[in-house]
Amino acid sequence: MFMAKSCKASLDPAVCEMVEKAEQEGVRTVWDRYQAMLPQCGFGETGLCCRHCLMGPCRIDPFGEEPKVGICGATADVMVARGLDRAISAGAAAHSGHARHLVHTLKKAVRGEAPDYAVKDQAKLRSVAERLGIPFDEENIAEVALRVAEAALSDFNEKESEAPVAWVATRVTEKRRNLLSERGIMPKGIDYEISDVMHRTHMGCDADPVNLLQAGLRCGLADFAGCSMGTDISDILFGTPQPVVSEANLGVLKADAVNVAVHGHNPVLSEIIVEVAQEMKSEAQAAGAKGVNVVGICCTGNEVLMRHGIPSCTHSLSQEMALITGAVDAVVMDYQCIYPSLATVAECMGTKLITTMETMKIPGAIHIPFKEERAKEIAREIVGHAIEAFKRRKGMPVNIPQIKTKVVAGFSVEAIVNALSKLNAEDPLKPLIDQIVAGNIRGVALFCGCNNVKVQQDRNFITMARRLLKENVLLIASGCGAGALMRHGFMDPAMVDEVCGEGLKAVLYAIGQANGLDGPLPPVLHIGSCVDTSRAVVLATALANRLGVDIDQLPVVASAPEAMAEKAVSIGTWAVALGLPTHVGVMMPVVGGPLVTQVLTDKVRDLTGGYFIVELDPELAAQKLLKAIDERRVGLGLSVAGGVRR
Ligand code: NFS
Ligand code: SF4
Repeated sequence: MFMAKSCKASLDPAVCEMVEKAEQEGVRTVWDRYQAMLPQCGFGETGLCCRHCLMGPCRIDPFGEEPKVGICGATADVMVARGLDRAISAGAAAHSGHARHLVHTLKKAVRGEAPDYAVKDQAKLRSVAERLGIPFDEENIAEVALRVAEAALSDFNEKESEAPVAWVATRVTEKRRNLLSERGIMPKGIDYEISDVMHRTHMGCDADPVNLLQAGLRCGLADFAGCSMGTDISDILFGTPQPVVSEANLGVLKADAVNVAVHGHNPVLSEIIVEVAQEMKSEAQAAGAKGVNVVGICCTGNEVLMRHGIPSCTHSLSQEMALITGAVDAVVMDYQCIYPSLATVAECMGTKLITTMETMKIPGAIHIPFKEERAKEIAREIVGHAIEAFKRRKGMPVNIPQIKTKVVAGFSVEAIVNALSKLNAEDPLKPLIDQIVAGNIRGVALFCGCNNVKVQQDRNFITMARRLLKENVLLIASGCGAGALMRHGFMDPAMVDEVCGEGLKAVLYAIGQANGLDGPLPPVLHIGSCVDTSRAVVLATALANRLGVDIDQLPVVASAPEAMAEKAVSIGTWAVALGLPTHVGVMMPVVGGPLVTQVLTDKVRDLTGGYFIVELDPELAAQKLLKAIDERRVGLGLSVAGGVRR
């Protein structure tokens, strides 16, 4: 074992090494900027400020004098509900923008306008088409793909109430579909709901906090449509993930190779970079490198890890640390969750920063506009820049922490069902259900979301995962949550004996054995990027359908223990709308509104069966999730082994 460094910033020793180096070299990082920001504004933190009109800004002091309203008379609850709705709509815009980008790429591919793309997974195309009621014709794949793309694009517009957003309506149980319609939270269209939120949160519109929250739930479900569409179209274009072995953490960088980090979210770009990097090996060698080493940061890293086993370098909060190693020759970015501060760090470290999308430019970065029509040609230009940067770096000392973990990833629902089918070919979900009934699997918890500078990086993830695994909860993870867990070894099958309870351990070994592996599945199953959080719903829906119940009856819970992005807020919202007890481990800017807080953590349960659990202490959070799981077990008439053990 290495001598692990520890620090206040992160639980990850590799990150701690780089934090120390940044301090020595005087490079300012996210943690320095956070310190400089303290104390943060209490009004903002509790959601009690409004800038929605030019009479403002208004703020409400919950402990101050009457009247506790803004200049227009908006109450605290109105302010926080409006703020929350706008965060949800921003998240939905980001996820659905990502999905739409993929849909356009699919269209261009099958029309022959983007020759570097194709339908890679016909089986997935078939299943998506059939779900949408589009007849599948093997002889005419392009036509089927075009019809799927048209159906996807039409989901963005306002639709008839009889045929609402397909990527919600066809993705959930029939009971849930009816419930969403009856409760007025079935989205009419993705863009429609985003725009509706912007309308109703304008000055002098919706001043009913409950009505505002209902619109927020609807917009959250529009976000779900964006996520599930993103997953489907990515699988069609690039293949549905299957189990794959790789590595994670800063130790995946190689001093003697051209290191290209792909950062952002959309596989439209990173897929091509991965392909071109292999083809350009000889160019890299001519420059004196061993080859081109593509590594991932954040969710586009998850996309190429899931499909190609590309190693994951680091995630979210520690993105700057990848550059601090001095070994990254180029960071190739698409969009979302990319700190503009990278420009400053890159300048210090000699890294080439390359933005590629019209939606995201950073002063100080090179901008190479990416066009699907000329994808490989542009990707070659980009990798060429990285090779140039390597030439300048060659021979100079770098500081790559020698820390990395083994990762087994690639657990799409298709892959999970396939693994289970080795236990029961006719009824693959039965073994899983049997184990849940028997209590060997107490429940299922989904870990998702980001890192947040307000929490020691990865601490909440790791504390909660350890507790839940010991309690035999099956864990699945997406996004930077998956990143956190993988960097601490939770996706290495060798960790099973140490971290899993006896029941879960036996199940993971049994599935491994049935699949001809020489060991168990890993303790945590990686289901993909943040948009792939939708895969959890596909799994839950399949389980619910198999049992003849709805999603809100299953012993399934969700958690974003270190949430940061507005996208995480919208994912949390749809998790609640779909019936899941959903934990958030950081303060949400709604606590200034007592009614809103009460609705989100309690009353919404009557509407959807789901609810938010806001708990900053990871130990207590794990206990609350176990309690929620046990409640649902009781509801299904299943045994509860000794309640919540301590
Ligand atoms: Ni999700 Fe993935 Fe990461 Fe958070 Fe950002 S990269 S899309 S939003 S920070 S998990
Ligand atoms: Fe103030 Fe009302 Fe304007 Fe908001 S909308 S800034 S609360 S006056």
